[in-house]
Amino acid sequence: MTTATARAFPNIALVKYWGKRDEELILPVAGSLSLTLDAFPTTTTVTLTPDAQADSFSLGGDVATGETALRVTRFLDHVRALAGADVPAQVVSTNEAPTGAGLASSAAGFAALATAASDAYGLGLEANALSRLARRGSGSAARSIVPGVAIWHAGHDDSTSFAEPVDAPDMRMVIVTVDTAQKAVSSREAMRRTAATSPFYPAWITSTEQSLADMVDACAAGDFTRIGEITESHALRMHAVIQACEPPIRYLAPASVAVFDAVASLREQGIEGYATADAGPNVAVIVRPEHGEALREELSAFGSARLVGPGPGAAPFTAADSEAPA
Ligand code: 2P0
Repeated sequence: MTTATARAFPNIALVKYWGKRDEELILPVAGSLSLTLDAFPTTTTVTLTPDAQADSFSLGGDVATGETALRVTRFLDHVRALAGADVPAQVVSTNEAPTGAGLASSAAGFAALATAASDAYGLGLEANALSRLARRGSGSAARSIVPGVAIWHAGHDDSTSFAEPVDAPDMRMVIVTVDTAQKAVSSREAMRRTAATSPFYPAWITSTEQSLADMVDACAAGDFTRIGEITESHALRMHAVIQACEPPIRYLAPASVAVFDAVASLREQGIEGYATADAGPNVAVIVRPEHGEALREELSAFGSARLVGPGPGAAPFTAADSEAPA
């Protein structure tokens, strides 16, 4: 096949990935665990272009250049090395995440690109190999290959660092967008600064391993409360290790902290949610399915609040899929 289309969704980590032990292979310092969402997909078509001189990449109708285009070409170089091919490709990608929602993540982007490119170049990868491939584009993309709750094993080399599904109780998530501004420091750069300067970094690594082990136990036990408690304390630990950088980086805004406080007080009123936040000010709150809509309504006082659920993993996508009823 010389053209292939795939679709993938963003994921939000409940146990976070923050820091690499190998920048080239994108091996993380610790494992992580996430929920792949059923909203904000990225759809990507890869077409082999034997007559072209170089790869081309467009995102949302705009031709990409500079570092963005280079990152796609470096990824395709890796795919070509695996396929024993040297043909350039045209990559056309669209992203349904609202601009600045903090969800236009590279996770859905590289999961869709890995799936479409591996089809177009005829790699025929099974799920774990596809997750390993997506990881080479962006670490968190390894998890967006997987539907629902995914664990990304840190591993010790390329072949052992991949994500796979984990059984977990059904849950929903409310995404609260408090600020749509572009983040000041990219995750990739902030991870480097954390590793180089944060005095808490060694404790972050060891405590994340413990949080992940506890989270796996809580998922296996179907214990939503424990899953939530680990999620919230782990998120605050990530922000603590980042804030301890030199010079400091602070992703949480006063409005983010207000959402964490509101979630804690709603818990006391019987709406059981637990907050987390990534490398930006927006907050994601996991919640029991039966409390999802009530929580969404309460949190809409702080910004746009959207209720989402567990979504499918990355998959090939055809025109017929887009015509199917929603
Ligand atoms: C996560 N984040 O686990 C964490 C929490 C952001 C905060 O994974 O350098 O874009 O491409 O491997 O995957 C964002 O990091 O970084 C991220 P690279 P990526 O979701």
